[in-house]
Amino acid sequence: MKERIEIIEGDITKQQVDAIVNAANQSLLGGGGVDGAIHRAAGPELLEECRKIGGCPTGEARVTKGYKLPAKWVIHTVGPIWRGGNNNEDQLLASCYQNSLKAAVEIGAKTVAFPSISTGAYGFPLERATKIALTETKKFLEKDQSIEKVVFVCFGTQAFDTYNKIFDQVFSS
Ligand code: AR6
Repeated sequence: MKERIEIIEGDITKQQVDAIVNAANQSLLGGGGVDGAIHRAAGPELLEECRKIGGCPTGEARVTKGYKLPAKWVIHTVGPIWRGGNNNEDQLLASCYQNSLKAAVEIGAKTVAFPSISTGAYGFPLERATKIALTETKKFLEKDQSIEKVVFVCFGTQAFDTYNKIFDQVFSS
């Protein structure tokens, strides 16, 4: 099971996987950070398809094509904005991972790459978010046999080191 999770440092827009996950906002109309990078790499048709969807509530996920990306699909999920930790942030972030993985199964994606949802502009503490990302993915993969690989794409060494540290904790317990 452990072997189905990979942690790398890099740019999610370059990943040769079936689906990449986007850390979007409720409008689904693009933004900065990883969202901006994905829209730039996919080209304007992505925004066109997103417009037709008409938004996405926090914690849920919506699927589009990948257009010019190496990935066939983009799974757009909306992470919670960090407001101190007592406003359902943990549960909403867990839902992002659950619903994104569920969407991946529905479209038949065997390989999926995630960024660190909510830990940039949305301010979610990195260690706490990483623990949720890895715990939810582990739980999901224990019940699902169709996804072969989940890649966590870390943007920078700090995120990479944190993911590796939390991975050891989550998989030793
Ligand atoms: N590949 C992988 N990870 C990346 C990349 C990349 N190319 N670029 C940034 N990251 P953020 P959020 C990392 O701010 O916190 C947008 O404007 C980044 O270092 O992209 O969920 C949306 O439209 C960080 O660890 O997303 C929303 O309005 C992680 O991706 C809002 O930001 C997430 O940072 C969402 O905020």
